[in-house]
Amino acid sequence: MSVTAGPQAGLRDQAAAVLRGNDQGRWTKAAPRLYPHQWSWDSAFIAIGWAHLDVGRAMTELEELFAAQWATGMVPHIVFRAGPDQPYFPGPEWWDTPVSAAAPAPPVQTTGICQPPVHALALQRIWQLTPPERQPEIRARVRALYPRLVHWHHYLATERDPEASGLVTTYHPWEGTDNSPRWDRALQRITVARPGPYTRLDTRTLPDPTQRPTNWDYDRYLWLVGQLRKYRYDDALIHREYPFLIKDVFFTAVFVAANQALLDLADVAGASGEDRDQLTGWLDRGRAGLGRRFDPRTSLCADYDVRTGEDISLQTFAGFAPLFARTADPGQRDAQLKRLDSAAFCGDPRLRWPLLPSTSPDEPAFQSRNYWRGPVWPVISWLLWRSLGLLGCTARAGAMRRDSLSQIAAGQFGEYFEPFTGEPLGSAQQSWTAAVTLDWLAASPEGPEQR
Ligand code: 2M8
Repeated sequence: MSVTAGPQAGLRDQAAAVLRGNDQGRWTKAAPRLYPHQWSWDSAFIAIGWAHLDVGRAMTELEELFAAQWATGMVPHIVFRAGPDQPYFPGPEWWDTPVSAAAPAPPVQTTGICQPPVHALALQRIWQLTPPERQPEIRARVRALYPRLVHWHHYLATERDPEASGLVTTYHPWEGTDNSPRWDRALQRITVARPGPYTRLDTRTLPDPTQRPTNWDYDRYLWLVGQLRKYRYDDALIHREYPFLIKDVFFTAVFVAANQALLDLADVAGASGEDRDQLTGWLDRGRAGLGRRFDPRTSLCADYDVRTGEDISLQTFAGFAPLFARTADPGQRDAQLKRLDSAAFCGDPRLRWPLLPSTSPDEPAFQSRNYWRGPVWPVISWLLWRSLGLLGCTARAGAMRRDSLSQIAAGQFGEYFEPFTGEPLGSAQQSWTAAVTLDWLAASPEGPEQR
């Protein structure tokens, strides 16, 4: 049921114009200037946006991304596609991925890490939105792409979880939530040799230093890239030698949701019994792994530093991993719902809208304008909205959708938002913000579609 009358029709047109403005034909820039290439999880959200305008174009977005998939199954975090007139730092020369035999052959250029696997959610949404007359064509394309998604999930379930713990290991802050305080301790214990002379371009495009990671962070990000390169992006070597290995509960929760989405699509895709069994196994193992990371004292899930054996117990959005993963445990679900609306999160009376901040204002590391250290991110709100709706928390999901649309309507499709003032920050015209806007506008006030 679409809700696009009046001012919302205007917002829909504006969101569509953002996607069209960033469209490069077969892929979409994550943002006009700050992020000129194809990013992995951005592309997945972007495909959801395109599905409201043209399901064929939505499929192309994913197909183009998966054309750069590594032989291991990894979907790289950036596919470098923009020309030299649109510089981005660090570019392909820093990554030097041809050191790995698993990297795609030139001229395809990518990074050597990955991002949360939202792609299955996108494929499912595209199929849900496919009108009957296009189903034969889109079904054939879903069938062709599906094995690549299973391969991607296989990579995450094996190379990124050699312990079979159900929890995905991340290698780098750039695997999703860059300067989240979740990584601070692990970064602090790394003694970096200087990564070499470099010039940041992000702070030229966005000169306000309160909105971006510091140079201290960048020194460590780049040094870690050097280490990954040294280990030739070989997962076994990385697990043996490399210093930054984190069991990431948020990444894991997205993986759980993505395995469910592939199972939901199994009949459409003609999936084999073996694929279905594997997906079910990864789903169950992920949920169980998250269940073990839940701390009943805080009602939050904690990440885990593999190298030191320490829990990372901070109050951030990631602590709600059981909700993002649609936990089957009613005790954990209820405790998390209560915590979500507590004064440390959405119940903080100072918030402009009761939307989940990336870091709780109660955390000492909280910074209201700084990227993943405090601001509200619409894509995170979308993932939570989707889970809450599917969990049957329709009133809570409906309020989140309404508040998110108000936030975005006031804010030029910002990349992230100051939680107290609602000021849009980062890049304007951010593609994934426009994409989730299109999906929210088309959704019923009660929540997302079940299938
Ligand atoms: C941000 O990350 C990039 C590096 O990948 C950057 O700071 O230059 C993150 O928010 C990341 O999650 C996102 O995919 C990317 C593009 O929107 O920007």
